[in-house]
Amino acid sequence: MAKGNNSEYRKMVDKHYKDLLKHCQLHMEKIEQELPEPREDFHALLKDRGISRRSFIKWTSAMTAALMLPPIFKPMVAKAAENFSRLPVVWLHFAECTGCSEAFLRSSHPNVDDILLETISLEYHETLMAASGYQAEENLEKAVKDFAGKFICVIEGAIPLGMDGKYMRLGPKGKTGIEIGNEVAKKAAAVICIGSCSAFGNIPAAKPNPTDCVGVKKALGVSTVNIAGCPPNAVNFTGTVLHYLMFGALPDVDGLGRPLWAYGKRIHDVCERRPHYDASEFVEEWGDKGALKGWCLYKVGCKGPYTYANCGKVRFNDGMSWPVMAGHGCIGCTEPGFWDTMAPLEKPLPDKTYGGGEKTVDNIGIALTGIAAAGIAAHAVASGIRHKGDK
Ligand code: FSX
Ligand code: SF4
Ligand code: F3S
Repeated sequence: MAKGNNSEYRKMVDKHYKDLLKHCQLHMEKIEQELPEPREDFHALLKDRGISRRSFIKWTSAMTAALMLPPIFKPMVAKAAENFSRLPVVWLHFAECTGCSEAFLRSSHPNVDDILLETISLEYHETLMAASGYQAEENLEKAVKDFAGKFICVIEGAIPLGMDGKYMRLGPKGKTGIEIGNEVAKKAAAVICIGSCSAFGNIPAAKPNPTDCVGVKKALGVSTVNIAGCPPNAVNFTGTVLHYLMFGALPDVDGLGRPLWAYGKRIHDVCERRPHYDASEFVEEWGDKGALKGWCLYKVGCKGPYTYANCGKVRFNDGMSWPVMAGHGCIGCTEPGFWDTMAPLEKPLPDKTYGGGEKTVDNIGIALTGIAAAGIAAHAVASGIRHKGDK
């Protein structure tokens, strides 16, 4: 339908979202019956951590908008947050630095997302659980059996394929990463890759990659939703899980498996320093006049033009800052192979990379990832699933 006919278009959009809301309500009722009782009283926990009702309502508005849903979904986002601790999660670690878990756990002033992560029903998490050895292995086997087809498998880290996977042996039985990945991921309701290592291989797979590390999708042949970043933003994980709780489906993704609601836009297109780029005002070297004035970091290596992520919008450390705001520039950590393809990190890429330098910078992000995601519905899931739960 042509957008020109405004009232007809408006009606169509309203109906679409009303149908989606109905699907969401039915789905949430269903999971409340099917999944275990919440392990935590979420509102008591918020109170305990000093988060007021007002701050929670503010958070639901921000999260609803971030998920690209209209305000009528705010009560559903709040309900999904209350149900967050019902969802069983098995969290595996392969070849990585554990920076992803660290980033999620280190919060000086916990916000709602941090508290959600605190409540998550972790049936198994090697870094956090007290159990070890055979007891840990038993916990894993029990969780996979008890919650088969219902749990979310979260994976941090790449999987080494070299020497039949023998570069990585885990647990008392000395299983390889591939063996454990196959046993667990194939029984999960969905697999979420946390960080660029599990998503694409990343640093463990950087040249010369002696252990032949690859991302989870390639190693196990399962479809994954990739929360890219090294480390990624916790909000992109909590939002993705909330979407799953609300609709019974993971959000729509780009060609690299990244949720469109979080990775659908290029850093360069929503950057606060962009007016300086357009005015050709560049930092030429660290600490110069341009650096003091907050000019564009392209000439000192910012890879924002090649990178898709919402860092500038959601920021890190309780929304305090993000790499470009801190004055370094983006190193492209949400893109596959960034350690090799974005080098040198503090210089612009050579003119020939991705078909052009500064003059064609507006086209290179598209050339790099093969997508032009802006404008694609981030929850087009609606059209595919909206009648599934309807009576
Ligand atoms: Fe990789 Fe995460 Fe970078 Fe580190 O687990 S995405 S190296 S922050 O820790 O996997
Ligand atoms: Fe921002 Fe980097 Fe683009 Fe400059 S090059 S506008 S600092 S994203
Ligand atoms: Fe990574 Fe660039 Fe964001 S370096 S954290 S994608 S600003």
